[in-house]
Amino acid sequence: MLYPREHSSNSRTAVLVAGLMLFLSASPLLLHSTSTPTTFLDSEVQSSETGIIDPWTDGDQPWPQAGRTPDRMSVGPAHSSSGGAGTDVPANASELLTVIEPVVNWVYGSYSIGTDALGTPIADLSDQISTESAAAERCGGSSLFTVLIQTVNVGGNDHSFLRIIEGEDSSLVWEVDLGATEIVKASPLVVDLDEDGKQEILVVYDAGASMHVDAWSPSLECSVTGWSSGSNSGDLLWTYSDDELRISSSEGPYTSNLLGGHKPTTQPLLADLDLDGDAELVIAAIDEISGDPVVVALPLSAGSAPTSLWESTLEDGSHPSDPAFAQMDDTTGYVMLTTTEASSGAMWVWKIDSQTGDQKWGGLSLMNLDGDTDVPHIRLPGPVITNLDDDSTPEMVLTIPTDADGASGVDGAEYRGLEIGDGSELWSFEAVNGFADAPPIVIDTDADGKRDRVCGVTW
Ligand SMILES: [Ca+2]
Ligand SMILES: [Ca+2]
Ligand SMILES: [Ca+2]
Ligand SMILES: [Ca+2]
Repeated sequence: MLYPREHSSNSRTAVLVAGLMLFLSASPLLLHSTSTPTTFLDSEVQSSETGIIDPWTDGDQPWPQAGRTPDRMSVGPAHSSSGGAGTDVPANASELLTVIEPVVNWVYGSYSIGTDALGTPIADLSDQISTESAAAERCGGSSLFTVLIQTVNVGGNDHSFLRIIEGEDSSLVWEVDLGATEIVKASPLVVDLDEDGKQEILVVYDAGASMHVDAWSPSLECSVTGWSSGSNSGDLLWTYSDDELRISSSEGPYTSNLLGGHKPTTQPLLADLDLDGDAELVIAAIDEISGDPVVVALPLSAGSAPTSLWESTLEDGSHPSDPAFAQMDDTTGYVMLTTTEASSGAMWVWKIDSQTGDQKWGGLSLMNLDGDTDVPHIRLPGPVITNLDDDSTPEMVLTIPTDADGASGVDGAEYRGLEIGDGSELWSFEAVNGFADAPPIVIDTDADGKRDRVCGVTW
């Protein structure tokens, strides 16, 4: 469901790209380093231990957002072929058992693409279920829940429904009608806004020529007769609206309904911009009048709709990427993202002070001169913040999605490792062919704290 519907009829072929990052052979000195390897996560822990408050990182949800954490690392739970709890209770497993022979456990409903969003959160909502003890196991028990957005025809108009599905037996647990919105491509976000243990859900979408952010606080009600899934409009905490912005662009090669109606859309970001222990929301949007990308930072509370902390207009490019967050030390963080110009394929990377919105680089040109004007497709993949070398500050992996010669094999998407400090390039490599709609996964195969493999998909 992460892929556009027209793929099955497209003649381009999916290409799995694995890039081997031969850091060690390129830098033999690293082999002789005697210092203890430090991962980015380690450095986060170290920096937080020296302060009074731990920065917010991911709310401890199983998959709280697209890309899961503010660095967009997409790290899954620990698993191996020897994992699992055996005959013990599943919660006592130290790591999960690798799924070697997957079978379909359940299918919810008949909506052909499952969910409109580009990410599918999994949430622990056990603290917000009202039930009676006799119905506890029927009513979620120890289940996790998934959050979907589905389009439903209501009185002749397409409406978007936000739905929570119970993960054990696929029951519809809770739903609300968001109204006649544009297709909601931004993944819902799961975050506890008021730190009461009950998770809230944020949804960012365009409707009626405005960008909206809804904050929902789902109360799940269940009895021996099952879930009461309807009548939840009272669970809306607030809506933030901006009639000058939109999160989806009407400009793109597949925006026509015949081609799936894919308006390039960014994924919202939860990150602790001021490193004070709670999450803020970052949205990479587009100014409706000027067409410039605009990054908006919103403080989050359960009480009332926010007023923006800062807005930063990016002067180069027509489309922004998903934003990511890089914490550099105890007091410094940056919102990192790229932009592309649809008329030329040119790209820039941006480094924005997370507390003030000040741009540190202007747009740093990535000198992408291949002239692919067919960009971006579904979304512009954003930076992945990770550790690539011996210093404890993070680096970033950027995706340049362009493939100027289409199905011909001379050009393909490009991936680059860059320092966040000064933007200098550590390495780059090109896919053998194909365009990139998704950022890569960056892997540390030998657990030395330096990420040594990049794995991505092009088509
Ligand atoms: Ca809450
Ligand atoms: Ca904060
Ligand atoms: Ca580093
Ligand atoms: Ca090509």
